[in-house]
Amino acid sequence: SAKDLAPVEKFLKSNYASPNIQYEGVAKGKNIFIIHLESLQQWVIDYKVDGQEVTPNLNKLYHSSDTLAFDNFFHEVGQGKTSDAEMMLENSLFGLPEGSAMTIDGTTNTFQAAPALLEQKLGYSTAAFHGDVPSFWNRDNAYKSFGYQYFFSKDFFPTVKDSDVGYGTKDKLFLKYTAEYLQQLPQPFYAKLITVTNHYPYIIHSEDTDFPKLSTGDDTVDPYVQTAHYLDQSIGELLNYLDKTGLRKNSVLILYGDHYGISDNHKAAIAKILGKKSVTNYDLAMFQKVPFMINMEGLKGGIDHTYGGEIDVLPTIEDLLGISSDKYIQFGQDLLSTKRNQIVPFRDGDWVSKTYTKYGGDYYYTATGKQITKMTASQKKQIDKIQKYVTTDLALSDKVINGDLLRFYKLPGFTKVNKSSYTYNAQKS
Ligand code: GP9
Ligand code: MN
Repeated sequence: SAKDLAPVEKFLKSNYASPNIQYEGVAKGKNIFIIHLESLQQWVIDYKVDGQEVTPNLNKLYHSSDTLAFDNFFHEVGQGKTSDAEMMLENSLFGLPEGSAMTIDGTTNTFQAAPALLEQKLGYSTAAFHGDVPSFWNRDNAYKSFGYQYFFSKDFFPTVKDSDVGYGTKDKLFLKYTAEYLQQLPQPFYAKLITVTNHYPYIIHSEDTDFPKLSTGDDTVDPYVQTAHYLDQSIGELLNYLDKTGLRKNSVLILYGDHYGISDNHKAAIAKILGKKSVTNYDLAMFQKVPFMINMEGLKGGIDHTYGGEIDVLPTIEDLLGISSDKYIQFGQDLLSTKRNQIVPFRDGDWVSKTYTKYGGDYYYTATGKQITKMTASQKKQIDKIQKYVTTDLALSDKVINGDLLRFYKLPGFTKVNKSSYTYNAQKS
């Protein structure tokens, strides 16, 4: 009931991190690209195989003075994988402890999601693009609940010989088709581009790669860099297109890796990638880092070391757009705020913070990776406090989704999304 919102509002109010005046509103009026880099992990940035960069285009972006890049940014997904990442990015709500929130509650729940907020507050047009069938992860229904005006799925892209691999349209073709549709979208727009080729088991057509494999000896890990390289090339082509058409000038690009590509089951391969004999739970925790970058002409860039994750993205975007989010039911903290607690909850209740890390039940000093075997009383107190924040943050987010609590929440100046006003059917020619 509406009463259940009280503890949520109280918790969020006491953990609200106010915007950074240096960045507040700097992206106002710009087109926003949310560029979803499938399964891309942070370790690939600047990584070389046989002397060749895996992701030369992303590396260039990462080191550009117009890019704010985050090197302590973590994925926080559970079983809902991509859909959990989407749930966090669009709503600053966590996925559920089991299953996919977009599948379970995406059709029926009320949301106050990024597309609807940006349309209503700032007049943005909104579109999602993805090369898989529209029903995967229940996107065709969840996107209506989020308020997406358009959803261009596989049905909108020509299927010809070899146009698909794995889960859908190959990234290079997908981004080419997407760019053509984007041209017709009224500006400013909020567009989400979900790539797919760099997905387990990392299949790539031979004509699409001449990049060397890794040599860990683990067959499901070794081709990862080939599809990651292909993904990087597709982003390079998109950037060229945006530069050529002038779209780049009026746009802010937000790029993120949705989750790990190499799971904790591949410890020996991970050790080889990291150049170590074996891996600790600390190494595995740090292996959950994914790229997060904000690129915009004239942005005061650099590499930011704040500890954060996917739950923090939407409050960050709101800050950049000058939308005050202090009344929003959102569980992250603006990555640009100087008031952040720098606690990153993982979906299973483990966490990383600036001082300590908990992973697989083990505790470590985050800065050094040294394990904490005997806790002092004062350490225990600090760790308990972090754990309490993590547990509460996750539990209250779950309450909001499981109880569909946003249907009771009156957000000033916001009209409930009318799902039935959207249809996403392609007129196949
Ligand atoms: C499928 C794609 C993959 O459409 O988004 O989802 P994932 O398996 O990564 O959760
Ligand atoms: Mn994914």
